[in-house]
Amino acid sequence: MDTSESHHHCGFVALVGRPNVGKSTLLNALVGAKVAIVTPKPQTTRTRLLGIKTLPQAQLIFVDTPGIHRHPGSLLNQRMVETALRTLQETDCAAFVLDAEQGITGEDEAIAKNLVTLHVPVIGVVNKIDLVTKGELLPLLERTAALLPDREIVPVSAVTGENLEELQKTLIAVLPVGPALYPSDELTDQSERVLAQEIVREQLFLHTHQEVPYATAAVVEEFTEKPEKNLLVIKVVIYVERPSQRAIVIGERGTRLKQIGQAARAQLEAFFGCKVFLELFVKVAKGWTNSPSMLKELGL
Ligand SMILES: Nc1nc2c(ncn2[C@@H]2O[C@H](COP(=O)(O)OP(=O)(O)OP(=O)(O)O)[C@@H](O)[C@H]2O)c(=O)[nH]1
Ligand SMILES: [Mg+2]
Repeated sequence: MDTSESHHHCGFVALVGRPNVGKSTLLNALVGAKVAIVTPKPQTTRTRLLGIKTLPQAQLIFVDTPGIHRHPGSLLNQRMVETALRTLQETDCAAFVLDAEQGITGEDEAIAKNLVTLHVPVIGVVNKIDLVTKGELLPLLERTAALLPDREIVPVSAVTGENLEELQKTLIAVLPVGPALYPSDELTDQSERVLAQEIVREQLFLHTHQEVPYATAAVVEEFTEKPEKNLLVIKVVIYVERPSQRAIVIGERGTRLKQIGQAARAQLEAFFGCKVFLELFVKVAKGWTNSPSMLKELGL
């Protein structure tokens, strides 16, 4: 294998698509580590984040983005859609992720129209093929090809790993020639604090329903390493918009918050490879999802 400078490829691959199509799952599968949180609920990812895959012949820098949709509602949701669209302006390649089970929606058609005007390569990635039959998949691939004329279409399953090798090859081929931009052991651009707050937010999404997960944010207030005890002390403030939501997150006699804390702690311990002392506080920040200053403070 020729891994000399002139044959090494490196670049950014933006993963874009509707909410819930599996962009973050795909990023984790391609990177080979969990760097982005994943839940069955739409609009899980709120910011742009990187997942880096370093190979002898290439470095692929995947950019996870919030789902693109037409009915943003809150200022937070508008910002999320803007973030995803802005990412497309500064990428080397766009991987347009579709959901094989749900099929092509009007929203997908609108995104595709936007993508074909870009001056970077666009690859259609039909994800979740483990959920459909071959007979269902073929017409879907044809329709995707019609949406993205002359672009490559790769059917995959981020969950079973089917065809991810093929997708990786296709992506490397369209990335520019150049040296790696990140050290080979770096998997993400997120700080340990941000990873910790995302792990807490993932559990908030999994343990609450309806509007509540969308009214929550998590912020790490303390992150102290105690190497002598092989211990990490992490304090996280969970923000909600209203007192009623605070009561829901805490649950009857604190049961829900306890479950969220236990699940998050297990994830944090696995991730950081040490014992974790996790403290959670729930505070009301009235209407934060529509407050420019609060969103700024939360880095959103
Ligand atoms: N069966 C199956 N499920 C998948 C696959 N990829 C993702 N999922 C599931 O789809 C749901 C959404 O996955 P995410 O990765 O959070 O989707 P996303 O596109 O990042 O969603 P947002 O961040 O909300 O835009 C989760 O329940 C995943 O487990 C797949 O290939 N097969
Ligand atoms: Mg996501």
